Amino acid sequence: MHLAKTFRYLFIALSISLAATVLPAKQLKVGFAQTGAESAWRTANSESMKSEAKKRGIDLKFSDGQGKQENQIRAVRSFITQRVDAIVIAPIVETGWEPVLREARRAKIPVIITDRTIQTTDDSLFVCFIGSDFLEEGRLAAAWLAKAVNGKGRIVELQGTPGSAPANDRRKAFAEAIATFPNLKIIDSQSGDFRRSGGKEVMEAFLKKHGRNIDIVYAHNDDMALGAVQAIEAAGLKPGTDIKIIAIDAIREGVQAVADGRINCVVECNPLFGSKVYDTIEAILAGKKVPKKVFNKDELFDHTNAAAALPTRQY
Ligand code: GYE
Repeated sequence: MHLAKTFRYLFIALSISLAATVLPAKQLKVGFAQTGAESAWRTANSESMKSEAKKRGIDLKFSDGQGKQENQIRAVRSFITQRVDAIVIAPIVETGWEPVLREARRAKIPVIITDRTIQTTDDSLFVCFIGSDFLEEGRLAAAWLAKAVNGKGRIVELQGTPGSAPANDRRKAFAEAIATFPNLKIIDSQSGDFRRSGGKEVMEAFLKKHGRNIDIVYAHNDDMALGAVQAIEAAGLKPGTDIKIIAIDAIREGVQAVADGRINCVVECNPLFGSKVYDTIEAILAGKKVPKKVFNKDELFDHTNAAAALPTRQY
């Protein structure tokens, strides 16, 4: 009787220690408030966040904001209610984030801002930013263009989503750099909302309004540039030749268009930073200090290197 009891306790103790060694560590729960699905860049970014989460066994709560900040804010609130370990936001616009960020802070949930920056008077409301330097992209685009057209030409601009960091910064940095060339002028500028259909519609309107007085299109992303290509071809003109086109993102289709000569230059903006985001979250949760801002390394493609880059293009 006594021996049986001892064995029983021994068995229970063994089972408990066995369970402790084979049970996996607590699964990380991450909430991601994505902007929407406006462009091929965005699709690649969502895919990178999802596939990398899957690889690491992270439980990713993915929310598609469908282009509306209020949907993103609602998503963040639901992540707080679900008590996720970390919240990632790709903010559709720059302003209006403070109240919900304060709610996350009260719940002691770290927030990582990715892709697009925000404007706030209190930088401590988020742990860090991971994305591209949109001002640098605008500067790179302007410098390439000024050289390619010898500092001369009439530019129409296709802007991204109004109020978004990439639209604001790409517009500002490009305009500032262009201003140093007296014969390079932006004659019109309108938003195509980072969408292909938007780029096509706005370009059609520009062509109607300005006729043959357009020499250059500066598009804040490849999708709008590809929409503009359609509008230019429909007007009986040759994109890349009659009208020069420069854009930002370097999605595979954009680089292909450069190789084909329909677009002249694309500045890269890399959307594949899922692994960097989760590395950062893991570091934060382990109590490590992380840099406040991490910019992705981006390059530029024109007729000299586009074709060679195509086979290894990942998005
Ligand atoms: O350039 C555009 C997308 O925020 C960097 O958003 C991103 C931009 C990207 O819709 O294609």
